[in-house]
Amino acid sequence: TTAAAVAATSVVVLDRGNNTTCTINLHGATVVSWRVNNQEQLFVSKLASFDGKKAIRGGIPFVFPQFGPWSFGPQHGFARITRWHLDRAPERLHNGDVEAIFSLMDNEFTRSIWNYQFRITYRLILREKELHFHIGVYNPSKDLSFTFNMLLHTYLKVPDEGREVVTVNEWTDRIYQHTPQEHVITNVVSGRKMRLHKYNFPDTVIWNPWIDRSREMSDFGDDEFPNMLCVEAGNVSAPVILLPGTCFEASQILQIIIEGNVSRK
Ligand code: TA6
Repeated sequence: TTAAAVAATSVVVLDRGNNTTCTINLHGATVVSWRVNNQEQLFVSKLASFDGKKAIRGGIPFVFPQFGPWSFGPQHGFARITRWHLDRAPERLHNGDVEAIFSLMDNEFTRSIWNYQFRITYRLILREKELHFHIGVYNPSKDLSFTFNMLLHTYLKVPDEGREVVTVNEWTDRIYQHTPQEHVITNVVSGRKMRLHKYNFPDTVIWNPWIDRSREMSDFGDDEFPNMLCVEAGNVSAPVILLPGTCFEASQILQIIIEGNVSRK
């Protein structure tokens, strides 16, 4: 991916080989595809809008500085509907993984909604069967603190069948507070399990719109709800307070579990 190509297409592709890729749209730094051995792991609605005006319906939108309805601005904040910058184009690391770094800092648009200086650094690392997300939020102010929510709004692709562990057989929209650092989603599209490991993201949101709410969304098909499950790691129940000159870090790892995998401690 060259800078010129990115500027033209707004899309960055990390290609690890063996048909393992990760695609990021600079609109919201939204991960719009994660393919492992050519199998797509993420759900993106067939009706998703890519016009740069609204959030992409699917993939992994970046929710900041607000989760949920916001009296100052758009629901789920502005990060997912703002164009991010590619700081470091995809680069192969010594161990074969591929890394890219994105950033978002305050600008005229964000300041018109939320008058704070900030800088977010978003580092993605594509491993053989894992996708790592490392986030830093920096407050460059000399005297002003600010508070924020932050959440990765992950839409996982799932087969259309009953789910044992997460019984989702109706509209589900739950915020679980102070959840364990690891979740295992027991049936994802690969037919395997997906581990979500999170650090400094104390809460987990589970969402499936089911049929009635699917019909209310113009960018979501009425028949798509059986094939997606949102499992969202974030800071939702208690906003983060960022003092002047300090940085907040959080991370998430999505890992396809190959049976016999050593579980992370
Ligand atoms: O996933 C949790 C949630 O807050 C749900 O309540 C639902 O609103 C979803 O986010 C999608 O929100 P959006 O603004 O993208 O339509």
